[in-house]
Amino acid sequence: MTEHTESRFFTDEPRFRSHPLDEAFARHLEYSLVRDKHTVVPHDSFKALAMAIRERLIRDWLRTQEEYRRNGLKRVYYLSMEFLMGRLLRNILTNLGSYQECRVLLEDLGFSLEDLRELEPDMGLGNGGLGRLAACFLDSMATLGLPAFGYGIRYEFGIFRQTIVGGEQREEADNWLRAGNPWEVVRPELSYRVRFGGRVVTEQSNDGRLEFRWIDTDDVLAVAHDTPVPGYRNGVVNNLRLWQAKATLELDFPDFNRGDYMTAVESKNQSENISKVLYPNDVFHEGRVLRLKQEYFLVAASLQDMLRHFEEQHGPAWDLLAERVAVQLNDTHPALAIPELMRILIDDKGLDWIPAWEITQSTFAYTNHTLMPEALERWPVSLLEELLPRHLQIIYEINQRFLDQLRDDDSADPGRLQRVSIIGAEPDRNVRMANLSVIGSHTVNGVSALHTDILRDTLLADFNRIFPDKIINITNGITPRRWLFDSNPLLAELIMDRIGPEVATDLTQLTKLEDLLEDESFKQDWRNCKWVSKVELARLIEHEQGIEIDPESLFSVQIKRLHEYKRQLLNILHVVTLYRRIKDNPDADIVPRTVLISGKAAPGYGMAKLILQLINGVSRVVNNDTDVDGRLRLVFLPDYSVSLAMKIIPASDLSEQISTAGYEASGTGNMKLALNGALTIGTRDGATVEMAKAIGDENLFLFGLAADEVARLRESYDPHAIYRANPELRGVLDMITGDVFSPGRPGLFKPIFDALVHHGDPFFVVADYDAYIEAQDRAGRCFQERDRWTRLSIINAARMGHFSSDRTVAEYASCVWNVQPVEQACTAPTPDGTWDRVVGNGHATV
Ligand code: 9L8
Repeated sequence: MTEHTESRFFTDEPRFRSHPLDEAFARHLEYSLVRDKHTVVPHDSFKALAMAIRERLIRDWLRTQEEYRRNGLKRVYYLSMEFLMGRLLRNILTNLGSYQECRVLLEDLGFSLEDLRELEPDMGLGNGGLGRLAACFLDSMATLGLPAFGYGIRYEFGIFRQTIVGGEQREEADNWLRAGNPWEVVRPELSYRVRFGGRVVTEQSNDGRLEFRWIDTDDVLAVAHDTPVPGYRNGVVNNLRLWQAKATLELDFPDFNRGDYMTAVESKNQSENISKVLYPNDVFHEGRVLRLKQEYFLVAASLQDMLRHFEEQHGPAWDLLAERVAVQLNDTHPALAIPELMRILIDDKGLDWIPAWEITQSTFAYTNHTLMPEALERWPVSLLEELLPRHLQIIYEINQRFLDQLRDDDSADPGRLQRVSIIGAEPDRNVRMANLSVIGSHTVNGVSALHTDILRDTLLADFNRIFPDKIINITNGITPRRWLFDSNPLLAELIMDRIGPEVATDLTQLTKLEDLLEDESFKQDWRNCKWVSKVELARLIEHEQGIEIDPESLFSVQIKRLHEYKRQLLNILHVVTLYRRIKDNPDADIVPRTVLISGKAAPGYGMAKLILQLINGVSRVVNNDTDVDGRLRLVFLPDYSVSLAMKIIPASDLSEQISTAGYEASGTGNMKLALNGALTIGTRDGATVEMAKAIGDENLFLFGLAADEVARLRESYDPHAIYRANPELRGVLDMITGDVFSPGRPGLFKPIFDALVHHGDPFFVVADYDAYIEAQDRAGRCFQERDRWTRLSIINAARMGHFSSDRTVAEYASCVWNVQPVEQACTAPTPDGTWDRVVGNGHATV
């Protein structure tokens, strides 16, 4: 029999002329989905369209992957527990250059592309910045033509859906796969066995070597589901591979044969639970067994997949591994990859410890995303012993050898060994995943300059002395395709019109906008874009919540997870301050404002949920007070998501980046808002510091304590004294404890007051209050000077070129991964005009 691969069926020429989109759409609606006019539901039309578009990607997808196999370039594997992709339709059409064509064709069939887009569920497989960064990187890696592969988990339930009932957050399951997923391809043939539990037996081999066998395990299968990731108009289609857990046997046969049918079915369910649900915590480590299982599941499946490919290409030449493969660990969540690779190399491939360790260390790199102690992963030794006994042995050995090396160097202080040990003692013996990650990687990076400095000086200070060049900075970025072209097509069009289409792959071109600061018609167009977006958002809010907002007012926007360090509370104190000013003097000449807040609170984070309740409490009172007369609105938009962000950001005037300095590792929303012409009011935190440097301090509204000042003040901080001395602040806080915003629920917000005034205000809300109010007043006055505001808006956007994730990824490629892009897999337009225009050569420069 002929091998499939040799069959004449597979040709290099397109076998089928790509069908025109409209025809493919109609065909899928009728023949794939089996619908007629009586049975069709709206979601079918989205699905049929997605299937038609996926069809167009497939040739390039296959060709790209084949090209990667053929050219043998070094590969990058991005391991992440989160990929916050959002909707794919618009982004894929943008990158293919087919959006307009598609819109027109559908219009002829009586469909609206804008309406169909709204039917796609978000791929909400992440919590916040860390997951969205992974998604931005995928777009940039494909656009740069890097042989890069994303590996994650196909959670059946992504981040929960948030509803607000009586001002409180309710969580609902996000059943995003309910109606099927037209983008993905299931690959049952790519299923790997992932082992848990069992025990380790040691045997002496014939040549005297100790051999370790991990036996009697409980096994689960990981099944590959692939999602295409097209680059921007370059013919490259990379792959995001998500693993789904499946029981190894349809039923557990011992139980089954004993006649215990129900137990057999239950154990199948249990193993499939591994990919059931995303843990809804942002910047918080919850040490659950299931989470540890998820982390190992991702790692074990992904490594088998990568090594299978490596062995196909290079056989057992393991010393070549680090030359051929770079693995990036998105925080410590996939850090078990380090002992897992050691286990495979030693136990399965027969390598000795020393070469195995050298290979492992030179393969991995680790990105640190936070310094918050509650987010640092620590797993009880007892748990690892139970779940991954062989890995625990390997971790011990890694630690032993590392500490032994240090003991030779007696110059260090006595506490150092304790601090750098992978094994911690508090509260019980635990494995510190950050230490494991630093020791097992060749490079560690922070995500902004400030964060990297603090990392070197505090959390990783000992390691920074031990490995002086290991810790580097790579400042985060965002993809301009999604965060400008897809979300704000009007502004994107205006920008491309004036400075050319190259900006899509070279965001530094934006500086050319500064030549247009005296161009009155350009400035008018710029204002118009903002105006149209604000009107659209106002309509949405009116439609969803029945709240009328004034598009002429200043839209200030804080959109991010609810967290005390992000200080949504400070924002609310400002709103209440304005409200009090109006109440004290109803005729006051105040700048009309609309304060928009959106974000989810982790279901178990009581204080964040209480702050969310306060936001809704204040919003109710302020929006319904006739004295306010429309001059102040506070709107909480429920169920924040990537797709909601894409609607809010273009409509924003002022971007609230007000975290306690030193706490936000980078932030990326700050970049998205500035790119869309919002001015920033912010602290000197995370990447906002670098934004201010690029934009010019005088062109945004910086305020408050700097990171080093926060650290110094902590010693002597007395928020109660400030409360006593500051009448405006006192008025505001007393209004909150006076139950003005919690009618019928006396004392509801007392814990917030207590945290600020009596429990030391750990996030310095009270300390920064005055400076914040002053900065808001400045911003308000500035907004009244229309021309000045427009110029600043343009300047802010124009100086955002550095914050493209194309630049970020190019830095990883050259400083961490040492990988090169492919030559264009395809530059020629296909006969049916798949590329509207081919822009850029896909090679970014650092
Ligand atoms: N808070 C940072 C943000 O400043 C940064 O822009 C973004 C991308 O670098 O990463 C955010 C971040 N997320 C997390 C995070 C930690 C976890 C987690 C789940 C379990 C345990 C820890 C999910 C997210 N850290 N930093």
